[in-house]
Amino acid sequence: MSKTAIITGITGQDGAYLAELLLQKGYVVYATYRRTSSVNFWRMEELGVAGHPNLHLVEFDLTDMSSAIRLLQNSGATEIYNLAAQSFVGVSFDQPVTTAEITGVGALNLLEAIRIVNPKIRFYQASTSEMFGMVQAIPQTEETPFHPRSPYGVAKLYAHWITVNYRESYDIFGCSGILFNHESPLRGLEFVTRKITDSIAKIKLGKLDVLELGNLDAKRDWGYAKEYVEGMWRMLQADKPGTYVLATGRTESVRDFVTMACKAVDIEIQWQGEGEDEYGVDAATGKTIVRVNPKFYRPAEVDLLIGDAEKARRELGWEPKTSLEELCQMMVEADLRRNESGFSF
Ligand code: NDP
Ligand code: GDR
Repeated sequence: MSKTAIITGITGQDGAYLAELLLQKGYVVYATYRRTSSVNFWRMEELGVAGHPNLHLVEFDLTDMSSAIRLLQNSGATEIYNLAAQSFVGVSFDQPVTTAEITGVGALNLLEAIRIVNPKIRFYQASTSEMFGMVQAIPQTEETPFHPRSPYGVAKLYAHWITVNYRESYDIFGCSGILFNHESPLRGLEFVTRKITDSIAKIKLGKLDVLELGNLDAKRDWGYAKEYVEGMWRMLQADKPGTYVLATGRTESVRDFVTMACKAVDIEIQWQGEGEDEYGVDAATGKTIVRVNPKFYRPAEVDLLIGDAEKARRELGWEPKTSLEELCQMMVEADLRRNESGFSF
């Protein structure tokens, strides 16, 4: 008999890839989206899963525990993947309370619903490398102490610990995946990699003059989202619940990623100046194509993330395969296509 799973956050990047994976595996998927004035299913449409007969779309808000209880009762799901969140770190400084309610307490609503409806349901919590925050040790592992640097990171830390707590208190199969940044052509435009690939595509096509960015020195461990959702699934198939880091083990700066994206469209970028006055010039034309705008700086920054996914490799057989160059190329090509067709999300 086919398994049934709930995915919260289907309109997001990971939700779309996970739905694709679970449907391919024969699951019946109950996928949740928020009521909005205009629907936002472009990612599912791009992956071709939107009208799948085993995909049931359910209106749901993570802050409403009563709807979480009904969702569990009505679906009969045995696995829940909690991907819904206010997931943008920058916005969490402006909307800290909403972020805490959705990203933090939202996970508790689902765990309580599990406790009430069926404690045998397996639960995946989308935890994050942002919980490590200020650098304590590198590379970061499941044992590295946490020191979050944003309201988002703090909210995610609550959701992480409440998952561990429900595992220890009520024997709930709760897994926490500490995922490092993962990107794809389906990444939201506000996140730095996609902002870069979309803007460089536009610059290449003559549709944009200059890309403005914040901190170019921030270093991230960027992987390919499609591979990371496979890791989520593997966590819920394991014999026992646990906490796992998923990462590539390689870190690069935002500046490096810009250089890589430029290379993908045959632009050689030369960096000049420092700090707020730094800018990037197209070596062929002498035009400034990238500059720093301090409005994109954050009140507190996470300077360096690099993860060690050895536990996931050993216990789950999970390994990242796509290099950052391949990922960047894939994203730039998708954005070139979208911008050429005049349809960029
Ligand atoms: P996205 O921002 O692309 O997607 C977030 C999803 O959450 C969207 O579907 C959004 O819906 C939904 N959502 C937001 N608020 C609510 C709410 N109140 N009730 C129900 N749904 C809500 O995130 P990603 O797909 O990139 O990430 C998935 C999860 O993994 C997130 O929890 C994120 O914090 C976490 N994570 C992501 C990493 C990454 O690098 N991508 C790394 C580590 C963790 P809507 O479209 O309506 O806004
Ligand atoms: P992050 O991703 O904060 O790591 O959170 P983001 O892409 O937003 O920022 C990465 C780094 O780039 C710097 N940066 C900029 N960021 C954005 N968005 N826009 C800019 O113009 C810009 N210029 C420089 C940032 O300061 C930062 O250092 C993502 C989200 O997906 C979280 O939900 C997830 O938990 C973590 O990754 C792991």
